[in-house]
Amino acid sequence: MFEPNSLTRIIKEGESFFLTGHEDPDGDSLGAILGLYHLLKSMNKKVISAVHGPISRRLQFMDSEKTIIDLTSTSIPQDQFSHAIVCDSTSTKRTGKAEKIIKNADILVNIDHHPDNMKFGHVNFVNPDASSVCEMVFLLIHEQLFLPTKSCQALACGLLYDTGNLRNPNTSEKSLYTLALLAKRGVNIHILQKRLFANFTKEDFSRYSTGLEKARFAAEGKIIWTVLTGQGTKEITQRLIEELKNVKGVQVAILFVENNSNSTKVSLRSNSSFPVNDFAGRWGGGGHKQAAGMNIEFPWKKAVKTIIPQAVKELDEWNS
Ligand SMILES: [Mn+2]
Repeated sequence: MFEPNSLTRIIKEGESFFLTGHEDPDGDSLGAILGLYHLLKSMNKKVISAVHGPISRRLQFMDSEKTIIDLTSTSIPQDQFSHAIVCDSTSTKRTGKAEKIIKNADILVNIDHHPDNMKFGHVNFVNPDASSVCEMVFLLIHEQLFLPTKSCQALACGLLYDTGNLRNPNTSEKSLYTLALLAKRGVNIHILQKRLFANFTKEDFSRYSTGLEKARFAAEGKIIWTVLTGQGTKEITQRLIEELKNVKGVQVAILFVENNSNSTKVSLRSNSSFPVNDFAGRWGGGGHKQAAGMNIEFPWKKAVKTIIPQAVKELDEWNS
């Protein structure tokens, strides 16, 4: 029905757009949504963007105009859309309350880089080799469409976010090329890096230090893990787990974050060939080979007691 590279055509021909991403949006899904939002606005299209869950404090600067609706605190738009575009989500279920709206659109477009993407769209752009959905969006349209500065800034933020400030192994020649072209279009990369990665409050810093202090090793130093409990943990999880992962000899870093007394979020990072997305998949989660996660309905202590021995066992088997 569509040519392989038809995102440009979809954007040109569509009349009304609904944009969303996965629940509890991260920098990449927000960047892609905002990149497309400002482009569509500049083309005088009807466009609404909405996500399930509030935008974390450290990422709020990306949507300083507050164009993105939080579906958990606002009523769901009843409009009919010619197109719904879903960014960075493996399934429609992962879009939370947006699922109803996207299923109602005439054409559902899926743009993602997760290897376990369900190809749920009428049109699917899925590239597990891409660093980020932001990189994909830019490379799919930049030659044909004029991207306004706000779009370029948002896409650069998402790319920087998903590559962990260009430090993760998903940082490819294409990522650097994309970023170079965005810089050429006037994006100040350094300012975005500062906003994304040098943004700790004193409270964040003390929670972060506690997370470091509580870190423990397993599997002779090949696994490192720690726990965060209480409020305000969302802002520091990415930086904490990246820091743990970078300890010499570590192959897998695991961060347990208490959701509530009966539920724990488990984030995983791999510093080796061990695929943490397969591990997370067996617990109902998913993600990328190098970065994945899941929620388990255990108190955090039980989660640690269950997950760590299992990870030690699977990593030993993988290494042997
Ligand atoms: Mn992503």
